[in-house]
Amino acid sequence: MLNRIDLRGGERDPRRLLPRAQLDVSVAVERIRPLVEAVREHGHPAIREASERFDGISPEHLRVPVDAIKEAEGTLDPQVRAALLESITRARKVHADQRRTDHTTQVVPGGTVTERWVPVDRVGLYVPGGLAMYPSTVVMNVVPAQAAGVRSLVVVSPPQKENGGLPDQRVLAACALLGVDEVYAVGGAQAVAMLAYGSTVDAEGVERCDPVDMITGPGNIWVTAAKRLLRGVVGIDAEAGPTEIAILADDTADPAHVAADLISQAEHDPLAASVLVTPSVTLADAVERELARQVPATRHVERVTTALTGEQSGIVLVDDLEAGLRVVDAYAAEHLEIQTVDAREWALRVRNAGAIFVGAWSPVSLGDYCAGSNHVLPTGGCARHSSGLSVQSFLRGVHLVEYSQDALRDVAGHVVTLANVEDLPAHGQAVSVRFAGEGTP
Ligand code: HSO
Ligand code: ZN
Repeated sequence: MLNRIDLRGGERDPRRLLPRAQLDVSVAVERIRPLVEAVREHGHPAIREASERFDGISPEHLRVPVDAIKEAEGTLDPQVRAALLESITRARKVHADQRRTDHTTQVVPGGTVTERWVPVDRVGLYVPGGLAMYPSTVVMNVVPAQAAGVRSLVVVSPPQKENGGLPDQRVLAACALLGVDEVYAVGGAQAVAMLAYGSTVDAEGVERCDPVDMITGPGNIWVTAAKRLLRGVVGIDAEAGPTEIAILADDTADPAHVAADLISQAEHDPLAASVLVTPSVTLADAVERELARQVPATRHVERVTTALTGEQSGIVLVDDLEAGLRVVDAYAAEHLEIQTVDAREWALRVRNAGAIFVGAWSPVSLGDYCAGSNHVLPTGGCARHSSGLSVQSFLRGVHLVEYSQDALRDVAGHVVTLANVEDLPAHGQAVSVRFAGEGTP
């Protein structure tokens, strides 16, 4: 079922062997530009018009009444509620430990630099409402923002006809469980524009949405395009591409588990990538047999089959685990499972991966929901330079520079020299003027 790439006895660049799906967002950017402009100029009326056009519904109130959010929590199946609460508790534990403390460095006597960590003030979270409707993603975005100390958090999600124009009930319930009470039934590019520019123009002047400083959360191509267009007006998280799982495994791995894990992420998207890297032909064959057995029985068989048979998925055969390590490092998967002997040792040597799942009992699905780790991770090879969502994503480091007169005097000559080298003498003058009576430093 999976295409097989044999790298034994010589190395080729695995980045080219496993092509990644490229989404052409630039065309979409041009398509949504007029809508974004309209929302900027006209606010609510433009948002309503777009909702009617794209979602086929324009809810009476764009802002979801706080009572409706509370009610959604009440309608939640007790089992789902318990699972969401567990997910929240575990995520909060991990993210609380990510908080940074301010640090003062004494550079010289009388000269210090303090790094203060200041949370972003107001954050907007986009929660999709179509095929991909994930209350777990609400958890994974809100928990780090709250742990960072973000003062104001607003959720936007498309209105659902089946829910009387409100966003999905489970999304609302997740908001209630997390203590988020500012929610708008707005989706698509118009939601991103509303968050970026704010929207103050509704008939009664009561449904005002203040602009945010940063927008996070996944979305379809129109949402991604709007985020790309508005980057700079607001802060934007990384663009999320189709999900990826790579598994580095040897003979000790259970082929049924490996196959199940490959299927689990293929379930997200026909463009999802599932990649097994192994030195064991025996394991590769056994995983293939397991896939043949498990795929027909899975719920989203068509989507999974398309993803697994796509050119982005495959089994990569390598000479040994050392070579396997080089392959997974070059690939830089969003999720990497290590199912080998001494899994932890191998995991600690990995350089490039969004998150690493170590050993037989830490599947990616655990991390998607209930490990405590974050499931918003870099895709498309971005794990080479970026990390997943964390408390850090919502913090800004601000330097406080404090020098005494003596400390400034001591270094003044160097500042003047560097200013002159850059032909910016006024920079030097701003220092030397302070010591004018003392002769040229
Ligand atoms: N695996 C997805 C996250 C997710 N899975 C949400 C289930 N629900 C990207 O990390
Ligand atoms: Zn998932």
